[in-house]
Amino acid sequence: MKVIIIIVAALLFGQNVFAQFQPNYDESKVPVFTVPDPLKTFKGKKVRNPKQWVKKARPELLEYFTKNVYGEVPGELKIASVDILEQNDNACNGKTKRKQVELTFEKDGQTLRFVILLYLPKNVEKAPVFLGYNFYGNHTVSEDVDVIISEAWARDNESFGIINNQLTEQSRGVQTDQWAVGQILDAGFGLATIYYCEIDADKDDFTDGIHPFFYVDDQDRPAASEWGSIAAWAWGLSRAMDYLETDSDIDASKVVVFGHSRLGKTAIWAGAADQRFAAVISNNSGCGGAALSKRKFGETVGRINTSFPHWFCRNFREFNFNEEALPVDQHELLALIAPRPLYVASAEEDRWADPRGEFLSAFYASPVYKLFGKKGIPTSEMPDVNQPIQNTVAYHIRTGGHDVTAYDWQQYIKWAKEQLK
Ligand code: GTR
Repeated sequence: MKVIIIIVAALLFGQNVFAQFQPNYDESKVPVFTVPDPLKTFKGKKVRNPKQWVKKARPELLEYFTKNVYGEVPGELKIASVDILEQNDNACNGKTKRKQVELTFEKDGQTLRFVILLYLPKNVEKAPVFLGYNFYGNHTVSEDVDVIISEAWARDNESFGIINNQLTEQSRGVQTDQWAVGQILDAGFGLATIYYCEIDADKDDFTDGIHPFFYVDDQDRPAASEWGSIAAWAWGLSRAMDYLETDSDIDASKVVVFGHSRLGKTAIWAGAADQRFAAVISNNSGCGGAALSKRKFGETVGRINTSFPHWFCRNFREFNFNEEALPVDQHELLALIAPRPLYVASAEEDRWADPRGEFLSAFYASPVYKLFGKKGIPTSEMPDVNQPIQNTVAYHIRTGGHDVTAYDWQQYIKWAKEQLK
């Protein structure tokens, strides 16, 4: 009886929280809070030089984010086999080299496969690449008829012809506007993209995807400090990196990890956890991404953990509607990328992602870049719309809504060219 009452109460309470959540969009109602100093250790010791950062402050912050926000990867799993499913040096009417590379993972009778779609510039011997997940399958990023359609689970989307969780021909090219493939190739970069649900379907279910590979006995979900879906997707990006390091057409020292929205959160975590990524781009990543949690502007920790209970590790729920208790904030996640180049981008109408919180986060991460002699965001004053600041830490807020646009890519390409020179 007692158990039933508790369950009913929990359900009611959970629903209430959900129904009653009113995002704050009023700057005057943003709570006053102290921003944790990234250049102070948890014990309050001042970090004075890069060595102290690398030896002490960075590892303890990384550990904190690992165990309390995104979750630990429970073990190691190497690529079992690499298969080039398709390759054409004159793809898309001779405009690009294309490869579709399948990575296979095996453990205890379980198998997982994902496909990296690679477009490479023809005139570059070892190309720098942008690596990023797509939301609806590799075949959506361009009109290219030869891109293989994934059979992995997909969120239904009537306008894209996705029904019964299956991707179809109807969605070919539907995300072309979010992926400036032509611009990227013209600038001498390659693009590597993967359908994120091939690593773990984006739903609150830990019996599929990569998570079960590490279960012991009758375990059916990760432990409270273990990985949610974002960390699983980030793991996938690192395995893609393992492959890129072996591909002689690619300059693996110049892989820029990119992501939009939930996949922007993923790109940041991948870049923080794996220092092989040369640079990181967060496009409108918002709560649990670049935005400061303690501002509670737009989406909040409690809201995100309620609507997407599988994204973060369960320990993160301790801070639901309780951001003041967080000993860290997201600027310290961004600082984990230092001294590598970092671009944070917002959109004016994307208030749910808290543009100002994303900007301030980049600003508050900047002292760590300064420690390394790198230029971050020099002022706490936000730039005007469409007026990018492009230092080692870069930021822009463009006009428009939650999206990736040609304007965003123009900035990323220009900045990446300069930074990776
Ligand atoms: C929203 C979510 C955001 C963001 C976005 C997206 O529903 O609240 O945190 O990740 O989805 O991924 O498009």
